Amino acid sequence: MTKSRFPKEFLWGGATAANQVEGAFDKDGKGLSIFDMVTFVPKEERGAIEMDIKSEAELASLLAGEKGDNFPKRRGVDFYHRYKEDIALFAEMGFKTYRLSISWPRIFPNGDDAEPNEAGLAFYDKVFDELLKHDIEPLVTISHYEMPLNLVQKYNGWEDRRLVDFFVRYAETLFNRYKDKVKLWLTFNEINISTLSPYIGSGMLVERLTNREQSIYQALHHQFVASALAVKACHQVIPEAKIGCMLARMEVYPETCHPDDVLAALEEDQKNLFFTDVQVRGAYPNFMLDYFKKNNINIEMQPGDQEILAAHPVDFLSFSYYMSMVASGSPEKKKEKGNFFSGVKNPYLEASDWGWQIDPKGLRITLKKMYDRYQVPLFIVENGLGAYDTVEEDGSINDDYRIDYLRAHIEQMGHAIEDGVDVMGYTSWGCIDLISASTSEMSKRYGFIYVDQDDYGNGTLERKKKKSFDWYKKVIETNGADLT
Ligand code: BGP
Repeated sequence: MTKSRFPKEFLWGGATAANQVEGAFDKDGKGLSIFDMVTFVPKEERGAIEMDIKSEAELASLLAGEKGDNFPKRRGVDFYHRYKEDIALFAEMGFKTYRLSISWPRIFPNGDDAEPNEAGLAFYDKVFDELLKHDIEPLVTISHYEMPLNLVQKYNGWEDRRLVDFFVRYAETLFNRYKDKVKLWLTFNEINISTLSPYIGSGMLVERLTNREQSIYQALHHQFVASALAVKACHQVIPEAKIGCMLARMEVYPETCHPDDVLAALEEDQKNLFFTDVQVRGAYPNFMLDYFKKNNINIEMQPGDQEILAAHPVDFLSFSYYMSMVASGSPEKKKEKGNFFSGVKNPYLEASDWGWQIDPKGLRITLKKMYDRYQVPLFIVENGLGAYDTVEEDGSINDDYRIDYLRAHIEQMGHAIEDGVDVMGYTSWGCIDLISASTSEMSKRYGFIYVDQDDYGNGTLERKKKKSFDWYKKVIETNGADLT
């Protein structure tokens, strides 16, 4: 065992989102969320992004039950009733932190309600108390793909400026209620997803949009302003708290050293870093203003918006990292599929069963690059391997492939820390098996803890420790020194 490369206060843990674990979608006054409307589609019938609901007609037919009743995110894995048992297992692994999200429609069932739903607030009080009892620090995402459906129907989501006020009211409600319990916050999960999935990222039905790109960037502007105002409110209400942004990070490599490929990779990368440029540096970068100009995109800003962005940058930058991408200067190159992103195949990397190109060193590269660019603490709040697991006859689950994936990534994160990057913590994605965000499968598993449930909701929901459970426990115990 070598000496630990990780700082003493390093925050090891795991991450989930309310819509993927809680279930109880209609309990205790909760309203419907955008993800409650996404049905399960078997792999063979699946297209590129299944979760994008595009039109009012599609939404109406889902609401009328015409597309069946298999809505996996409505059932999650019943964390709503089993949080004590689950948190006890996290504590047994030694978690220092647990990243979870609050379901917006549990607190404001319609999103535009004047008063919050007390039963929803009380639920998270219980969850936070349980975490604190086990010395686990909550890291809370305010919005993780869980917008109240009513905001889609009535306002077309973030296209409407009024969403800023609704979101800020929601965030302020959380800060005031949980100020003594939660000191680590994130505003929007993977804010860049809106460019690929306007429904999930911004609550917009694309068929209502007259100019798709214009509306996406306008909605994003509203989200940036709302996020900055949430940062402001958080600092006012909980001065000792830290609040960050969250990016689905895509490290992009050029396909060759041909300058056309290098330029293509740089421009892809800029598209990804645009979001953190606004949220960390507090201003729109020139390359994006130029892009808007060339593409006839006019962002409507209210007086004072730019000042708000500049005055309230985030305290830290968090991101998800699953894979890297390759960009080519020749547009006709075939693209590989990721969950939301696609690019050219990298011949040096292997891919998961879902085609995500596995690249641990890319994590080190991305940590170094982002720290150079922003010089703020970084937090890896999602990383992990979605895989099929098998329960052996003796009940064991030998997920060595998952251990290998995590070990290699943690190793590279350690090197980045040695290289001088300030990393606050690491929460592996889906620490307990949950419903997949992009495919709504249960069988795409990430957890250290197995949950007995299939894609159709059959199963006992019993929790079982996988082989990776004890492995991660040892990693945390030794503060990352022992990864064997
Ligand atoms: C991110 C989301 C998560 C999560 C993860 C894995 O994009 O923030 O919610 O689910 O990806 O993706 P998937 O569930 O599609 O495998």
